[in-house]
Amino acid sequence: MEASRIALPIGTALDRFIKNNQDQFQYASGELSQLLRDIALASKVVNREVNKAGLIDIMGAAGSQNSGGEQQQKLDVLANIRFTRALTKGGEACALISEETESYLDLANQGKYVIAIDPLDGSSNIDVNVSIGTIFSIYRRKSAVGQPIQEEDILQCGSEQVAAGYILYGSSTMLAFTTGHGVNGFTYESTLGEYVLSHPDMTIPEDGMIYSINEGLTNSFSPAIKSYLSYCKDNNYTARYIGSLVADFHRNLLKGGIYLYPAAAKNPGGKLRLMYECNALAYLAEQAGGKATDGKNRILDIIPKDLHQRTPFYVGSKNMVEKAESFI
Ligand code: AFP
Repeated sequence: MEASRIALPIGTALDRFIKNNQDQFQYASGELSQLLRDIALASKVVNREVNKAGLIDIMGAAGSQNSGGEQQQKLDVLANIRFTRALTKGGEACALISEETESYLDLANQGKYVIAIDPLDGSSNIDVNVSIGTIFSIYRRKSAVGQPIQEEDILQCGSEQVAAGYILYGSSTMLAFTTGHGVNGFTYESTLGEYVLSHPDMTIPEDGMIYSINEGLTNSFSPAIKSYLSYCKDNNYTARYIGSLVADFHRNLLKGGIYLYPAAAKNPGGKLRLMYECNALAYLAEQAGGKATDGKNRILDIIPKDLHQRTPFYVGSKNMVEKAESFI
């Protein structure tokens, strides 16, 4: 019996993939590779906690608020601690922007990279065991290494990302990321403790039949958005909305679709955060052949003015985003 049928290959492990593709990384000197490994390691710990959520006292509110005044869940706080610790210990990151902290963290080291992260997105779904995620963006610092962090290091356009990705804690746990050379997805093999390449060169179909929006907010949407939603229904689109951006984005990436969170009376500037929710997914969408805008402008061209600024968000299949834009 030939070897392959006895010992089925497990596929390419994340470390091996990073090593094999390091020459593609900008400034390929190993630091970015290590940073991706640090993020992957922290996500494995968070994954372990998320999976035990029903068994240990990790559910429910933490009794504190995040930068947006939203109630923090215990797992939000835990995930923020885990990623902050891994990135601080790793030493490659010099500053950290997080949804869970008001101002950025200057790690005062020789690191060359600035990280923007939503440690646990979709936290209102934690207690009901629905998929949640982590979203991260990686930038190169602009000021000299070792100097105090400057505003120019922090408020960078999405187009300056050197890498971005998400971790989806769902029926299986997946890490998908780009370094500007396409999008690759890795599934977590918990018995090996390894992320294994399962979705090489992910691309999003140019068209799809799925639209993802919180229609409960319809009354507060503009007439243009209401017309677009009628267009979706008249064309027999399917409505799918998990309420976890990473999970909705991931499904649409695989099947084709559009996720939109427009400006609404409740959130005139949109709800989602530019720096640690939208920029990363916009970079991935474009790298997979899709599109991401605020209804008019390319998300990656938006010049951030504030760490926690919000933006309307339209992301997904290229033709579907353009169709939505044509209504606005
Ligand atoms: P939480 O992290 O507060 O649950 O917000 C999740 C989120 O940022 C994104 O993951 C969802 O798509 C969106 O907000 C859900 O918002 P609505 O509850 O207003 O639909």
